[in-house]
Amino acid sequence: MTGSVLKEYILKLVVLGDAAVGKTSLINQYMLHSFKEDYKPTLGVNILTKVVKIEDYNVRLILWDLAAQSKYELSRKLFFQGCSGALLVYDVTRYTSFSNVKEKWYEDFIRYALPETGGNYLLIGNKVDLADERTVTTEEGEKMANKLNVADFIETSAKNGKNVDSTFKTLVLCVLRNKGVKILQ
Ligand code: G3D
Ligand code: MG
Repeated sequence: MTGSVLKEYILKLVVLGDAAVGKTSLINQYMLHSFKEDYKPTLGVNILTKVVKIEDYNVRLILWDLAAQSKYELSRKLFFQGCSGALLVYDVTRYTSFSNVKEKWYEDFIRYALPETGGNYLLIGNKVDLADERTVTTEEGEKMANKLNVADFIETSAKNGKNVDSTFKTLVLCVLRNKGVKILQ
């Protein structure tokens, strides 16, 4: 009777951050292992799904990729409704995108999603492949991570794939553990 049935979870995850920090690129890299050079601002919200197997569980991820700000303002509640976890993303080469994590995205997240989502959010510094253009240091990222009480802080490159898989995996494990799911890894 036991051992043959895989348990299933469905997790809605949202990716937040200023325009052009690399939200869509991170999702594409994770979902499709591809990086598109041509930049098309996402319209509205894109929803992508992927099933991952974690130990004895099938986990269907539903990733909400945010786009145009105006639409977001209108549909913020819907955007966060039923959300299990979030990535708060900034671009390490653009300091304003870093400041806005706290001033804007984190504030919204706390207000609209925290009651449902608990502490399942990570701080992500993207575009670390652009080392010469960096304006936000790792130390500053770590400080912000402590201030915002994030579950983890990870620096990524959606371009070369650095830490992208582990970012999503960390978030999924964090969500599952906080749901009381027993995970060995
Ligand atoms: P968004 O979804 O947050 O708005 P996008 O951001 O994923 O559309 O990316 C915005 C721009 O940043 C794109 O460049 C994209 O190629 C680039 N980008 C995203 N992630 C990385 C990264 O890790 N490294 C580098 N070097 N570039 C990245 P364009 O030139 O098309 O505007
Ligand atoms: Mg986008």
